[in-house]
Amino acid sequence: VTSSLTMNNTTMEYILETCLEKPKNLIGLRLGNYSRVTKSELVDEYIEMEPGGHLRPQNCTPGQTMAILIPYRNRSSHLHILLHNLIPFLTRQNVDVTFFVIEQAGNSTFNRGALFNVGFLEAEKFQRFDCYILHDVDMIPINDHNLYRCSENPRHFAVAINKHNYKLHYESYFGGVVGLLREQYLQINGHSNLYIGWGTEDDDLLIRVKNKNLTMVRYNPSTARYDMIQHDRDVGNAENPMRLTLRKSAARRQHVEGLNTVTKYYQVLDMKLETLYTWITVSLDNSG
Ligand code: UDH
Repeated sequence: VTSSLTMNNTTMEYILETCLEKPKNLIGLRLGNYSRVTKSELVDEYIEMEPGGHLRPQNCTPGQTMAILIPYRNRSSHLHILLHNLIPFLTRQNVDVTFFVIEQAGNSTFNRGALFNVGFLEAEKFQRFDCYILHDVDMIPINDHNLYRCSENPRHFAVAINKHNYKLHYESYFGGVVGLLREQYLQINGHSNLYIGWGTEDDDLLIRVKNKNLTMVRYNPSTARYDMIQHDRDVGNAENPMRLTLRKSAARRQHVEGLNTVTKYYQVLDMKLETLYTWITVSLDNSG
């Protein structure tokens, strides 16, 4: 154990050392666990989880605090499978992480970009996290050398997905799982809120990154490997017919709309600090 002990007259206090950037107990490529699992089984299994979905190493202090934001509606089986994989994965990686599920209420068309912005602003009310990982519910990382960290450049994690034969979907793909330092997400003004329905909000995000002279980085495809849980297109998330038109104005809109305007689109209906996650239910008014 890499901790040192300090004692004063009345208390015994452990001062934990900084965690290794690359822990020694990583195992590399391993099949994901896709067995059906319930919320209560997960709660029983992961007794180390602290209220609100906080997980942290016991023997060292990580260099960063992290929030994982998961945009969500009606995918409970995927969410449970994701947590069943992510909790042991992030434990091995020595991460201090809090899980946030941002659920879009009702039947309005799904708006993934706006939900990430909401998640960021609501998470910040608890703590200024150093690192934000924006994570689709169906993306299972299968190699723990794919270190969940934020660095001086925004990172695209979901490089090699089974759905695309473990090859990069396309050169400028920036979807699935990405990670940005808090300052970077602020600097790019978050996501656009205007992509209503499926598609291209992730391309818009990369335009925002590049427009701020930030460089997107990736790990090697053999490391940054994911299995996507197979599913059909969701009801309420039809392909957005406006998406390619919107992309043309991405750079011009960057500071006009995004993280700085999302408050006019949403209302928090419910917030629960559960064992596995902080659950935030929001109504989104896509008309702004
Ligand atoms: N999401 C939900 N609920 C929804 C819609 C989206 O939770 O109703 C979230 C979830 O985190 C998901 C993410 O938004 O991982 C992205 O949505 P998606 O998984 O539908 O997007 P993807 O591009 O799939 O992965 C598109 C549908 C492909 C259907 C192909 C059928 N052969």
